[in-house]
Amino acid sequence: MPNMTLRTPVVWSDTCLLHDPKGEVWVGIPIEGTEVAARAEVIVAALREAGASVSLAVPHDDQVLHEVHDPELVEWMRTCSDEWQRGDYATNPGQERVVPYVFPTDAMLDGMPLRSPAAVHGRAGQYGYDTMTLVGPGTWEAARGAVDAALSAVDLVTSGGHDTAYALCRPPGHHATIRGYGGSCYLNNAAVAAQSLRTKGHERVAIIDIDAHHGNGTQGIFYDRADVYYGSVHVDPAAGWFPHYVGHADETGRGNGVGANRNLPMAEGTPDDAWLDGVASLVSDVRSHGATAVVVSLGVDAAINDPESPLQITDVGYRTAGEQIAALGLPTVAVQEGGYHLPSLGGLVVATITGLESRG
Ligand code: SP5
Ligand code: ZN
Repeated sequence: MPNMTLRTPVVWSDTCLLHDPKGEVWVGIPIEGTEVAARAEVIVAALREAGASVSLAVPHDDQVLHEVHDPELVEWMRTCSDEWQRGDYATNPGQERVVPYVFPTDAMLDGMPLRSPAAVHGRAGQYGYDTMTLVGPGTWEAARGAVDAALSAVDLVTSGGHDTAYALCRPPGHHATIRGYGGSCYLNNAAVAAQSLRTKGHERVAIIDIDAHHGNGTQGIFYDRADVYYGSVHVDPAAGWFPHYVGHADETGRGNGVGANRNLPMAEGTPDDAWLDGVASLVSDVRSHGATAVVVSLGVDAAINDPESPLQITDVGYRTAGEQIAALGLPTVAVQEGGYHLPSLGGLVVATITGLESRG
């Protein structure tokens, strides 16, 4: 489509390129990771090609970040790589990245109190909940830059005169929990965006998560709250997919949050029509919830060619999802989550944003 120019502002932090996890450890085997810096490069290139205006994130303080994460997790993220480097694990046994190996689960503790280990290789399992999500030099700068991008995108829709803004966040965020990190996520950019919208006067906010995976971190952060709705379409964790333990249809919220959480797990191989029916249900929930602003956890890994999920969504599907969300007519902040097929990543993001612009 010539002459189509995206009007949605794009905000990112170029520090996102500094995060290089150098692969991941999966079932004990070091494998090449798919959450690579080139993801952000191909997305920003496609957005520029589509005529979008791209700006750098404005630094924000830690206030909102500390409202969604335990400050202890934030401090761990800021310091653990340096502590690991000082420990000389790079020489012995030859691991440059922070990788946990022991986890204080209920199975281990049998109800004993959690005590924070002295050794950094022990403490890693207190915060990191999987072995795939490695921390190295540059991880903190990238993750914190992604938070600034999300906060800057919120500023653009609350006081910048835009109805929609897109934050090109890398690393992604929706698997980061109140006090833990995993699933290639370190800090929860979408949760920070939603909380920032709350502090800027939106009394009810909705998060629609269309990443292929369930956003267990975002769900957990808002599970007890009525003011922030979380709805997700994702590949069914019960069919064997990450995050395995969370993301089932019967998780509907707790306490004040009962009814403000909705999970729509999809079978492997789900095509556009059933997935879009799911997105339409979430959109309908958002109307009933009374939200006045929306955050989209925009993962494009549900796409047909993506190596990390078995869903079969096309670029037309993603554009239509954007149109369905745009029909709400609410201020909208889209935050990048997953998406790993480098040749199609840019087109999928452009398609979704094109849909989000369809409000006219
Ligand atoms: C943000 C996001 O999309 N995170 C997704 C994390 C899911 N990672 C699960 C990885 C499972 C193993 N992947 C290796 C594939 C080998 N065929
Ligand atoms: Zn994903």
